[in-house]
Amino acid sequence: MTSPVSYTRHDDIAVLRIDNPPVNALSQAVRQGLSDAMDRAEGDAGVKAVLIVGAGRAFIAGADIKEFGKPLTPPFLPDLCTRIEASPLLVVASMHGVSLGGGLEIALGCHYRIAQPTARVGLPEVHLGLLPGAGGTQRLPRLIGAEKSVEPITSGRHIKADEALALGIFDRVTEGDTQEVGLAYTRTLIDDSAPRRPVSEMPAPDPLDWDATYDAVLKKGRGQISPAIAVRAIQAASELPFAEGMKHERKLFMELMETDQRKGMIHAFFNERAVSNLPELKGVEPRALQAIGVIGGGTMGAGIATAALLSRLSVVMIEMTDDAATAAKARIAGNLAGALKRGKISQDQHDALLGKALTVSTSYDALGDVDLVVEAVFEDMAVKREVFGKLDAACKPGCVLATNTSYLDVNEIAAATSRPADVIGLHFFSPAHVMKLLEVVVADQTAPDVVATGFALGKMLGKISVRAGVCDGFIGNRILATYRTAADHMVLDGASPYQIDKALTDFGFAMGPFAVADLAGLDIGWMTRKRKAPDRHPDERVPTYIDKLCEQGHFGQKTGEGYYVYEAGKRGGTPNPKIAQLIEAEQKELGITPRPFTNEEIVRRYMCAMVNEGARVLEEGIARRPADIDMTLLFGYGFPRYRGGPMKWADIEGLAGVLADIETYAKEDAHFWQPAKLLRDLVAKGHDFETLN
Ligand code: ZOZ
Ligand code: NAD
Repeated sequence: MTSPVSYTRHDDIAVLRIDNPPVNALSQAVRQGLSDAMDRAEGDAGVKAVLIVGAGRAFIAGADIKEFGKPLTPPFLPDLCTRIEASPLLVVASMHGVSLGGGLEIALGCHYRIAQPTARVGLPEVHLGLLPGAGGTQRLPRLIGAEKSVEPITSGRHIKADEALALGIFDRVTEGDTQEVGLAYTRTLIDDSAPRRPVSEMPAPDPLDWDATYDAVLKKGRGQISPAIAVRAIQAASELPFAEGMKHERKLFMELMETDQRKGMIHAFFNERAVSNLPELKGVEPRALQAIGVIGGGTMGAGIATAALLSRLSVVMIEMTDDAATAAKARIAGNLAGALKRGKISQDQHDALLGKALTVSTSYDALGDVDLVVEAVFEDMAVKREVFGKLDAACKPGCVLATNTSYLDVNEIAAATSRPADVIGLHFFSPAHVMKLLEVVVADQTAPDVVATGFALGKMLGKISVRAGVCDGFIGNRILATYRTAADHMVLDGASPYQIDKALTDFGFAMGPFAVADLAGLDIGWMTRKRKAPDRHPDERVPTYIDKLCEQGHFGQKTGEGYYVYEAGKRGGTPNPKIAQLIEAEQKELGITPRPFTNEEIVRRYMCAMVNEGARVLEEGIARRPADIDMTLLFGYGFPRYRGGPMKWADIEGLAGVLADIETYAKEDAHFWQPAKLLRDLVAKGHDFETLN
């Protein structure tokens, strides 16, 4: 087998070229190839310097994800970096595209670094629940200082070339062919008799207030530990000789390898890529997408239009009246102004998106050329059916007709058209130009290439797309309704909404369920409870105290009062004293003696409800794989990434224990806590959810 690392002589410079498509990941063969080529250069008479370059689109994208989970094989990356650095020859890296993780660590093992203006570097290991384990935490602080290393290492973010140059990671940025500019730079270094410059021999970085830095990073990570542990590794760079620091980095790395958080993060890393790969779509071509229509320019429609415009699709927005159209355009303009402010688009791009790329109209005739339409009108079946009838008449053959409905039956909506095969659900999350999740809801008659087009749109918009089947709430909102109910029951039984919110944010959720309800608007739940009341099972426990607040016109943040009271200009709210009184009155009425809950019990019940409903969603085929549920909760509902998702959480906790707890809870409320059959079957077989992925 030929090596993915080639060796060529250019006078007194040896060029080591890594060619391991698609992104030059550091597979065993690449590590071996680099090691062998270094040996060869050192034994090659007349060679004074080594230049390392990458073929294709990147220098090195890091460790090979295909080798994750397999036993480590030599040459080990930390040894390779040290071996490169220790060479008596001058070693230079010429970088382009990304140099991530082990890719940057190899470059830090070189004596000099030159890069393209479009190059990006980063140490994303914390996103895998790890820390840079091949000297990154020891060399980067020696090169650029401890203080400047903390943020890049603990955030794992990509650093652009100009910033990397300013930080001192790159010595030079020059545009041109990577090998040519690398050779020219190496030649200059040789001619100037530039010394070898091993980063490991640079002085140890100045210390920081390590405990304060650790605490600040831990707090920012909402319970994620790898960034905080990375701070301790950087501390070692400042306090220990290099070789000792490397040992300490390795020890911390190995400790992180053993954590549940590492398992959760790797699960998320793989599955955020895997969810969009549907086996049944292999070879199915999506339909062309250039222009899309959006019906309804309220909260969601404006967000969807913004996302499409930012992805360079042209948009035709349809509203009911001229006034509503003007308001819709203003919402989109507000979103785009935000993108301009954050530097995501230039002023010229902003003007073009609001100008040529966007058409706002009250006539469905304007939709004649669009390739796909997303309907985002009021959540009302009669209105939706009327809109789909009009779309059927106005849109060209082959145009994909999508609904953004949250709960309604997509089959019934499709039946309002003469082309149900072209109809699909595309369920976005608010704010639609920010939230990463897209549920692609496949109805009974949806054609495969329409499904493929839904996923293609998701990719264009930078979303994580998950396939869902038709049911009340699809994957996400259906599971949400269940775990919200578990929280409501705990409130009736004695836990306060504030204790529940706190227990769940401590668990790692971005927000607790009651703060979320205030943000979404309490009127939504109020209306849903009214809608569902006639068909309600007599054993179903539904709190009514919050309806009393709604009856007084308090709907959460938008009215300034809900579970929390919101003062103008202040972030977040304070507990609303009325809530405790309303709950107490309801408990009296129902004859409930409130009991204390520990935070552990709150989390356990909440999670068991989520997992049990998840199992039902799988059982019914609404979600195809447990990982689809995990990614839905991660990207749409603020579930902590480092726990991997609810189904992964259940696997880590042990399914037998989860089932046993559900059975215990069922003794108090057999209606709500019916264990899912799938969960019972998995436990009986000794399997876990991972076996279904
Ligand atoms: O793909 C983007 C990216 O960010 N990739 C991941 C980079 C990364 O995180 N690398 C690992 C860093 S950690 C490390 O190096 C050291 C370490 O200590 C790890 C220890 C592991 C121990 C684990 C124990 C359990 C990237 C920016 C590179 C490109 O993005 P694009 O959007 O342009 O393209 P994609 O994402 O569609 O990817 C294109 C093709 O490249 C494949 N690929 C990406 N990263 C890879 C990789 N293949 C192998 N290894 C990687 N690291 C990707 O699968 C896709 O392939 P195709 O076949 O689907 O086209
Ligand atoms: P909204 O009330 O903010 O906006 C609806 C818009 O549709 C209004 O601007 C209205 O003028 C317009 N409209 C109504 N009938 C129309 C018609 N026949 N033709 C053209 N325009 C019409 O509602 P929203 O929050 O944006 O929700 C829209 C849809 O998205 C609903 O189905 C909802 O369930 C769903 N959804 C909402 C959220 C959310 O968080 N708000 C999240 C996901 C999905």
